[in-house]
Amino acid sequence: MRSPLEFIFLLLIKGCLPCAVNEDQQPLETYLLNKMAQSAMASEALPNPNVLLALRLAQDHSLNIERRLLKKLSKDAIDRMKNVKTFSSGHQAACSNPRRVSDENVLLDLVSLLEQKFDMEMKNINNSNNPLTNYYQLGLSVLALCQLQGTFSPSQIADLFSPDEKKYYLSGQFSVDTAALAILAQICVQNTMNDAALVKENRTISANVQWLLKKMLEHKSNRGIIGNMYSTGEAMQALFVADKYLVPGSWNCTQTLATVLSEIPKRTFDNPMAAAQLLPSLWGRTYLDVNRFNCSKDKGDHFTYFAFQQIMPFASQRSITVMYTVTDSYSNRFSESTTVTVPESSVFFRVMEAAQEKDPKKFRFTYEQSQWGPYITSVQDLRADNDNCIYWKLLSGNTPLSKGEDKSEPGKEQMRRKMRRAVGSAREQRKEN
Ligand code: B12
Ligand SMILES: *[C@@H]1O[C@H](CO)[C@@H](O)[C@H](O)[C@H]1NC(C)=O
Ligand SMILES: *[C@@H]1O[C@H](CO)[C@@H](O)[C@H](O)[C@H]1NC(C)=O
Ligand SMILES: *[C@@H]1O[C@H](CO)[C@@H](O)[C@H](O)[C@H]1NC(C)=O
Ligand SMILES: *[C@@H]1O[C@H](CO)[C@@H](O)[C@H](O)[C@H]1NC(C)=O
Repeated sequence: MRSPLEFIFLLLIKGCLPCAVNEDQQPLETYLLNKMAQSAMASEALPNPNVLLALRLAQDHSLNIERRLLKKLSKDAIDRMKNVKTFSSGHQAACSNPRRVSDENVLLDLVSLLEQKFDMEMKNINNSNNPLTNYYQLGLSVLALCQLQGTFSPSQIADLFSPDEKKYYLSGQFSVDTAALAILAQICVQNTMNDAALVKENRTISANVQWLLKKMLEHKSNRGIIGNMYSTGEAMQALFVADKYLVPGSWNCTQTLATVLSEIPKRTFDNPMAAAQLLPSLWGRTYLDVNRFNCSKDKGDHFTYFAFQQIMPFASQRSITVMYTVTDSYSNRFSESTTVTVPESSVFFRVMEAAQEKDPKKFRFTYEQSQWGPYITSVQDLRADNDNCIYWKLLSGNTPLSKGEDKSEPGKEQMRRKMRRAVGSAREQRKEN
């Protein structure tokens, strides 16, 4: 006979079964960890705050790598201030005092800068109903303010992330990434609220989170992908922190985890930014856990960073023909097409280069290096313009590419690749509606 106590004990174990990689799957995780570490060590790479966060949240640490990256990030934050470049609120430096970030002669208080930046965003929303950047970045800012114990008003946050389709849509599509950050930010804020006077705000935040969860899960595929491959990691984090609001049975974490893991060998997450946004969720951890890990308690180098095994590029001699079109569908000034031949499995960028070489007058373009890779800023002389929500959209046929560096699919002789100068962001969307 089983005693009642034993029975309860069994239930507890079941309830605590983590959704995280098991021992057999560890090599996949190590593979991504190394992709990130490699990028953190590369001297020419942009320092990436997401990589530092992911390394911080990892089970195994390499304090050496983390320290080097933190140093680069601090220097980068200062350079940005000197050059009056936009200051990215993602720069929350774990394991150092964010109120005192310095190089030889400058001392920065990142928290007060973050407060100022957030204040400017709120003023802009007050005046024009639009943020200066986008709601994904507002999510990042609130999350950082909340975790670094900056100043913010819970009622303002509750209003900011209210259910409003337009806030969470980017170029006509629900942005799961944005919803995930809004959930993480609001749960963080909710956890800091211990004042009984905030009942109303608390209720509003709960309602916001429930609405966002519902929308997010409406974008879950039957393989468990939430949004697309690149939003699933942060979506998982949001589902972890908001689990008390989840309708039981509405999400199978094991299934989602298995699907994302199966993509790692296909090199879907080789981009260090993609790896960094996915990794914490593989350990069942979230950005809200960052403060729980005390740096001075980590000793030494627990994970072995192995110098990278060069994966041999395909020695394929095959080439494919790609039809490439650039269209200005904003002011309808031109639409140009050409056909280029590139090695099989070339990325889109290679196609653009080939077209530019062939006819620079029609197909010359510029780009900016970003954490995700090259972001296309102009074709001919038509520039993207963040302030006016104009950007170049990458399409295959009529389908937006889910990554900037998408490969041409092998086997398809004819691929239609298009670039469209389009209007699209939460802001412009609003004008249309
Ligand atoms: C907002 C946003 C946009 C906005 C950016 C401008 C704006 N109005 O703010 C718009 C709508 C223009 C946009 C466009 C695209 N985006 Co976008 N975008 C985002 C989002 C939701 C947030 C980015 C952000 O603000 N980060 C925070 C700030 C602090 O970091 P940042 O490095 O300074 O951010 C800049 C870059 O991320 C850059 N950027 C945005 N998207 C992309 C995509 C690529 C490939 C590159 C290289 C850069 C880039 O713009 C940001 C603002 O200046 C992310 C979600 C995510 N998980 O990161 C997707 C995301 C980065 N975008 C993505 C994609 C696929 C695109 C497009 C290629 C879509 C398309 N088919 O046309 C295009 C890029 C085309 C080009 N010109 O090169 C993917 C990238 C996946 C991948 N593996 O490459 C993401 C992860 C969304 C997803 N889950 O699919 N995007
Ligand atoms: C926005 O406007 C409201 C009143 O319309 C005001 O109470 C609030 O302080 C303003 N917020 C900011 C950041 O300017
Ligand atoms: C806010 O609401 C949540 C969920 O209903 C609850 O668990 C929490 O205790 C509340 N917090 C406060 C300060 O009322
Ligand atoms: C969740 O998904 C896993 C893997 O696909 C499957 O084995 C399991 O039965 C599913 N669980 C539920 C409750 O549907
Ligand atoms: C981290 O741990 C060290 C030593 O155990 C302690 O002195 C320090 O105050 C801790 N820091 C935080 C932020 O908890």
